[in-house]
Amino acid sequence: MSRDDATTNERDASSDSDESTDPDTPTGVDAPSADATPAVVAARTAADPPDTTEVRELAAAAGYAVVGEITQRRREDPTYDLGRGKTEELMRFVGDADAEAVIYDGSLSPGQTFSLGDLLPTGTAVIDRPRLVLELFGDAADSRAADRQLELARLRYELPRIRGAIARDSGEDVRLRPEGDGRVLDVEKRIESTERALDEIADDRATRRTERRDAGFDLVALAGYTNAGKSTLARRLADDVADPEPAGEPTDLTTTLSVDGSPFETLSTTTRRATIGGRRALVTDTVGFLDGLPHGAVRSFRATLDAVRAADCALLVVDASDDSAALRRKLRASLSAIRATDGPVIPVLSKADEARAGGGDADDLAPAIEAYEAAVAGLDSDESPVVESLRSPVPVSARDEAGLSELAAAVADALPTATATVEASNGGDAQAALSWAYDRGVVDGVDYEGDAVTVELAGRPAVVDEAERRLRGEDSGE
Ligand SMILES: Nc1nc2c(ncn2[C@@H]2O[C@H](COP(=O)(O)OP(=O)(O)OP(=O)(O)O)[C@@H](O)[C@H]2O)c(=O)[nH]1
Ligand SMILES: [Mg+2]
Repeated sequence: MSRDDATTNERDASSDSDESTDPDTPTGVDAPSADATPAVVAARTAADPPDTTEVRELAAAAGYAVVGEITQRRREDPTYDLGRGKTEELMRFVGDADAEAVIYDGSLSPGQTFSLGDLLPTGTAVIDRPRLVLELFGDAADSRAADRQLELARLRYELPRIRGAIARDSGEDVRLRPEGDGRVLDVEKRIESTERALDEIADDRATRRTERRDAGFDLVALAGYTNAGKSTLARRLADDVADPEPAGEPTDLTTTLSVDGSPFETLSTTTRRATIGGRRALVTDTVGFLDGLPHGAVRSFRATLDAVRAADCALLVVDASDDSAALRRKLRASLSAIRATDGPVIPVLSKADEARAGGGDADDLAPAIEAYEAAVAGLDSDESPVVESLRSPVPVSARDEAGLSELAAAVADALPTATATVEASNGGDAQAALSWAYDRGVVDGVDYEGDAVTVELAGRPAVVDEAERRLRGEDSGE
């Protein structure tokens, strides 16, 4: 390539009109509400042609009306991220369109944000992707943990920007000042105390996981990119009964959420009781992943990461209606957040009904599976040990319920299982032990003969062991 700018590709609102007669309505997003803030999307992207669908959807969901976009394919410019010429074009475009914000599809350094702000018409907000996501979450946190997680993500985002603002105003790096700076120290203190609070919540949750396992539940977690179909699938898998939490527990067990396809529909982990392949499970729905976020922001969503890592089986939900490139990008983002898991991972190709509808043959899922396999083939197991588990996805449709029994069978197969046959003399003690085992869902069969009872046990290894000890009348060790 002779020149960085040679492949510059841009599109403005007026060239967006192929799907709409209204030049102010960008393609791919719903018509903005009247009080939406007019914004221009700017992106430096390697993709050719550039794809701004996702950032436009995020912007629309956060209350912006995208009036156009400026994109460029080149290496990062240290001052503006985009090149100088392109940034001046952006400046003119924002002025002409009367836009109030620039939505930057990437992470800007504090310095780049300031430089861009200086060049743009006075008062134009510069919103990079991490800030857009924080805005999108807004104040909607629906649990104590989600609230703290959001606060932590916000503080981690703000800290380098506060340092940058001080350095800009005073011309010195506050990190070199021995006494520090009050504003920085304050944010650092709040980060520490929020981290401590989240550590405590994480400890509580770990204890609760242990208690739930001791009570005979298998812990299954759904993970995946935002909008992949996790919550819809979680509701399909769930038993139609109230959650098993005692009253007064932290409220991470919100019930049904609205489903309208906007990103970050789920803001907290949510756990429901389910019976999967005859096993008593607790299915945890989690917050979706998104690419282009700094690690600090991703790490803030600890409840999601912990639930997925510590699950007895994690379902990685991927949207079968995506093409191979989108699938790979979303898989990468998901894997880089999850990294490794303690238990097995089952890839689930969701929205199979849509993938089917897209093909010629109504029942043919082969193109969707091929696209998925091509996406996985492009991943390296160095990226995450989980890559190895991603072959052979289970296609499901939560909408028409296709594939749900195959998924249940795959989960039941993947769960840690022990079996035992115990013969005990029938009596009060054996009946008490049997009732204990029934409560924990590990009784596979019971046979009475004379004054003996033979019990077939199958289920979580620790629970089967304990049931065996109790049936034999041995000390339970509890
Ligand atoms: N056609 C079809 N659409 C589905 C299916 N499952 C989910 N969807 C749609 O996909 C969109 C996202 O579904 P959710 O279940 O909210 O996705 P999610 O992964 O929980 O999303 P976040 O919570 O935002 O991360 C919604 O518009 C659903 O109606 C399915 O099996 N078939
Ligand atoms: Mg969800």
